[in-house]
Amino acid sequence: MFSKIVTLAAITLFCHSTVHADYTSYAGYKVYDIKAENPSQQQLLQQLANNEAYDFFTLPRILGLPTRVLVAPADQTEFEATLSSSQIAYKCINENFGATLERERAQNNLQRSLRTKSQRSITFSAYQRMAEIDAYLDELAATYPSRVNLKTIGKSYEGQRLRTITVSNGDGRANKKVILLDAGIHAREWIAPAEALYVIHQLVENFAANAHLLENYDWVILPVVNPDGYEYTHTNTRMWRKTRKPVTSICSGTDGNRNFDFHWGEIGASSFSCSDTFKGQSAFSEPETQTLRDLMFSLSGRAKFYLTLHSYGNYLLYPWGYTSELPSTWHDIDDVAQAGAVAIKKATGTDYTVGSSTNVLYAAAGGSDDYALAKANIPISITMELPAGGNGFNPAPEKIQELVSETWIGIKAMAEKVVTTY
Ligand code: 0X9
Ligand code: ZN
Repeated sequence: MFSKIVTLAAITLFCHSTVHADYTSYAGYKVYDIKAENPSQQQLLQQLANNEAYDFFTLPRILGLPTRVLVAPADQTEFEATLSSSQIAYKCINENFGATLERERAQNNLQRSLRTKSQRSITFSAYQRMAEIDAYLDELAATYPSRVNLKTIGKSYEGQRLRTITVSNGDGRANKKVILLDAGIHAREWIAPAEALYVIHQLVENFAANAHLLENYDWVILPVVNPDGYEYTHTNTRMWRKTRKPVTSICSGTDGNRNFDFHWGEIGASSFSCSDTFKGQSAFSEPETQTLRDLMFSLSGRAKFYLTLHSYGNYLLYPWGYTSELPSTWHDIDDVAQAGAVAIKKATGTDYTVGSSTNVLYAAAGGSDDYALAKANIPISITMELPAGGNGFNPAPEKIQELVSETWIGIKAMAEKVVTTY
């Protein structure tokens, strides 16, 4: 968020919120929808994406899929002129992103305050803060001690606990095979941790309907890989993506999904510390990525399926992210991903694009999915990009319930494929 203008907040806030002097308002920021119609237009967009002033929410490789970009007021004239001069059609779909964010923030806080009053541990009508997520995990551990096990597996840069929840069927059998799921390596992708919580809710609180997924498998879930960034998006800069460890005197944060040590930094990752895709000062420079790496290795041989949740764009992606070549086992991974896409399509009509991340999205090395397959030997490794909001980035709070249940249909179908095949 290098170029983002930071202003004083003059916002009406609900009870849970705190006013921060450095709250990024996004007043007057515009969101554009763009469709490249030929390879040369696509190439120009790829070039524009290297400009830190433009925040590309998505930039798929496949022609015809929409690209969405956030642009600050000072950069809009030049941005529009550049597109026009290359005859690239664009549409401004949000004239004031700041106002949208404020509405969502107010709505979210209202929903959170209602939840507290109704004494429920968690609902899917609001995005949760870390304290609420932690309280939910604690509550499950206390209520279902035979099927839930919490572990602090590391600490974030700011000292927050990185906690996994292991869900089993309570039969006491040790060393079962494992499905490993994480979310929230990218701070701003709030729907991803919401989904991880929904998966936990289904496996634990709706156990009877999902017992077959826990017969021969345990699930190990890290719902928020990057809690520092996640909290920062709630308190300061809504569109923050990276971790929070300072890098230089002017910029902080590393893109966790460029920080894994497999073809690290070779492509689609920046060496500029202010970039949103900064690869880090070295591979595994971040405590959060070190912790996820160690978790993968601690499950070595047992973990058969690694699923990492992101947003947005309705994609089921698999390795490789560093090259357009495919792993020799890509058919096996594709089978699982297709099972997810087909199940969602059948249930709600929502389309997911399935393929290798380089071929359908873009090349980007240093991702956790490539590492899981190549180094941690987890045979099925998939990145799931959940759907976006209307004309912004995240779905509005009232859309969460619908989206998390739709996504669960896909995750369940993929898990069914895995537990019956491996
Ligand atoms: O760029 C990413 O890290 C992911 N997309 S996102 O919009 N959520 O940032 C896609 C990652 C795909 N996997 C690899 N490139 N390894
Ligand atoms: Zn992401």
